[in-house]
Amino acid sequence: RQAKKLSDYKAPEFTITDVELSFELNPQATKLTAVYQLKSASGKAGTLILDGQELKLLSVSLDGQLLNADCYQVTAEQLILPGMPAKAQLELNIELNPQANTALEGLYLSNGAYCTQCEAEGFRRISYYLDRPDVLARFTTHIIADDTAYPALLSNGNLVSSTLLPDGRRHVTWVDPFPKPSYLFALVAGDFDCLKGSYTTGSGREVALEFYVDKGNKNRAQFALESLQRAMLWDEQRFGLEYDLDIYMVVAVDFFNMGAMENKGLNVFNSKYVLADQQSATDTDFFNIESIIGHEYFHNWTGNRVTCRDWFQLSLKEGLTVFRDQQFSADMGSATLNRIDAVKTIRTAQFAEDAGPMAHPIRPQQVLEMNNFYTVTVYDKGAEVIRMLHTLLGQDGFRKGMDLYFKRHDGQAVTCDDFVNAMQDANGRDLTLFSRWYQQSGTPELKVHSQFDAKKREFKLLMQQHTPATADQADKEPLLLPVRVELLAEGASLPYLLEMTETQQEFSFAVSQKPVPVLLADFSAPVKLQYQYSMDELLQIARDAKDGVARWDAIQQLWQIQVKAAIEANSSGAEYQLPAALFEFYRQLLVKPLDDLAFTAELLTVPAYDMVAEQFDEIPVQTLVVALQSFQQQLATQLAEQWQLCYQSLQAEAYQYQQQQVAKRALRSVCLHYLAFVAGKDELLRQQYNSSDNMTDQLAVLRACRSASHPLFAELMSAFEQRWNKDVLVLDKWFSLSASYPQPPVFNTLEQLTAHPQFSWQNPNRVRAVFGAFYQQNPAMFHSEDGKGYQQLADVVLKMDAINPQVASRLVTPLLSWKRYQSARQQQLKAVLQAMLTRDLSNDLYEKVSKSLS
Ligand code: BAL
Ligand code: ZN
Repeated sequence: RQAKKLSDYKAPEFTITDVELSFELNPQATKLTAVYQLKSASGKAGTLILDGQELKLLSVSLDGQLLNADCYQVTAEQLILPGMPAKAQLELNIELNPQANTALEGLYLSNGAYCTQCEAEGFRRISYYLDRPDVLARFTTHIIADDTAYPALLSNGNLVSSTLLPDGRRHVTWVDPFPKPSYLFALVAGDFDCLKGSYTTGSGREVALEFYVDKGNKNRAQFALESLQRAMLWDEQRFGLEYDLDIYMVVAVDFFNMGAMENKGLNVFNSKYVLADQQSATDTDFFNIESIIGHEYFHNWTGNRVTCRDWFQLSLKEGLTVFRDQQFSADMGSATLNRIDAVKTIRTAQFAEDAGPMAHPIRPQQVLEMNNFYTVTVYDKGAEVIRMLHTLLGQDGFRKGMDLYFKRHDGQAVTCDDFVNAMQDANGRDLTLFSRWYQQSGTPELKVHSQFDAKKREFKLLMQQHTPATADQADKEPLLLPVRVELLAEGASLPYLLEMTETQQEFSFAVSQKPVPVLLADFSAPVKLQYQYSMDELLQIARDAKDGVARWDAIQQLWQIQVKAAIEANSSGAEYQLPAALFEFYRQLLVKPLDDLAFTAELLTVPAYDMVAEQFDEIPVQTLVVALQSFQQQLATQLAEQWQLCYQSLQAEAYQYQQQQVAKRALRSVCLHYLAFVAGKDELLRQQYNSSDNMTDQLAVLRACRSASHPLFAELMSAFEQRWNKDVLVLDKWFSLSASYPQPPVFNTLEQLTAHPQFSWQNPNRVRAVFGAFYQQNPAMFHSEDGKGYQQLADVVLKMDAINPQVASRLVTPLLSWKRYQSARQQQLKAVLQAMLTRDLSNDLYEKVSKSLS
């Protein structure tokens, strides 16, 4: 199998300037006529090679003449047309079978509605095409379908005509005035409820906003509509960017591989990121909806107006758009909590990716299957890289860079270098060294030592950076690291921004007293920090640092110290007792919570397994699981009265998704979590479950009972299933909770879940709800000693590979890092991967499994 390389990039020999697509929809035999206006770049005739997969080609015409089959060649992945004139009109007639499309790429059916997914290379499953992002064409789309069954016929751009045909079908025509690559094409046809709204841009354009959802769900789209209005206003205020068409549509579908897709003027969303009301969605669901609605909207400029030259540049649009959506969420809610969430993602999933067989820079060098590179590295580390630019240039400098980027590149397909150059030129600053972040994979380690000279009144920070080799790259160079520092002394905090550019550097500060350094405040660079803090220093940072992220991080480091101590105690057979100072810190927080209750809740939470595990080169699974459980039990028992009092002080009020309320619920949920570990709290748990008016509080009870393996869990889960049996989106929460129960019966449960009438192997949300939760939230059982968890997931991955390779390839991730475990687990994992490799795998799965074994 042939991987593509960034270094092989060549501009296309032909381009397509105009596309006219006519679809006659039919579940098993959709007819497509595709007409392209072609132009050769050199002005000379040549061979045209179009991409295509799993297509039934009926005929080919060139400039109105039907071609004989011997004038062209069709292979499994190409249509090859030799002797193509420098300027020509090509017409293709194709038949598609959307009903048989379970991969959910190209044109497929979701609950009977037609929809498309083309990014990255799905358009080639609709028609033969130059399916690459640097071919930008104006699209006209005709859709013909039965008017009763499919009253909504949608595509990109503006609707220019709609005609009822004598046979009861309707013919609509959409024209998108903005040239775009094929990955932004979309078509939807179905019978939906439509929630309508509007937005007036700063320069007075009236934009119709339309949300298409399953019948009966209109009210559940209201929050998404309002989120879109907030996002449109925010992008005008922050970046001066306005929307550019007269209509913006969002369609929510149940069958979807990703979270959502930014097709020009016609976003298609996974329904879980559109539909919400207080009974069925949690505070986190509301948050995610606002963030993802924002993300897809922000793509209209960062992705659609300026797009990628090739797929290696994916972070050009994704890293930047994640950064933009993070800034939006921070402005809509708590900047600190949003930042903490982003840090968690980097420290868990991204650091793990860097340490595993799929390590790659934010601009990968080599790709077998592009779908495998929609990763936490490209997206979230990509956003960290943009964030570092923002830190180095400041908000105004960053904005100048963005303005220049759009001025230079609006309407173009460009590279990450073009973006960095715009930042560089707008600010008159050499960013050559900074650009290494785009080439180099791996997680830099930043070792810091400090020295204080009382006589000279000088404090020094000695810093060293080193990036260990990764699976894809042996040699590493020093990077430009912005390091935010606070020096705590005499009750004050002094902030600094240091720029580390060398392997080793020394920074001096004039101070009269030895300060406590708060290093890497705001997690100003995506690195692993090493500094020998004492417990007292960490507690001081947790109390006194200005930066909330640093305060939270100090607590994380405190927990890391506890974990290491517990492992040592465990090796000598003793049970580790948490130190009194930690109980005292928690006690004080509970007696007098901080003004920000959500931040208090975050500080009171013991880190999750994956946060802790990532600190170990070889992960001691069982010891970690036992230690974390013991920590929670000790905190629960020692502070039982304080949890109860704090809980009681936070009375529930009529639900609103509003920041203060969200924060209060978060702290209540943390108290409830610990109370589930304390005997005699059944009534309190039951009472919250039965009396709450919202999903957040109900789910908090179920989660608490699950974490404590509480006897109430089974009873309440059964009630939940009965209540929500008809609502699959909500039932996914029940699937996930069931699959993450940390006790051995879960293996029987997994079998029962896949036999549940609402489970479907064809629906990615269902499969992820069960098996994603099993491996992400149930480390005790996923890593069960006998290897049953690994085998279970491997069987599912193989089954899914035949149905939907993208989903299979995401599910396989936790099996790949076998080198991180002790020898028995290594052998078990290796055996399941080797067995997998003997099968006929999709490119998606083959790329990952073969890399993990090489
Ligand atoms: N472009 C794929 C979905 C997203 O990142 O918005
Ligand atoms: Zn995106």
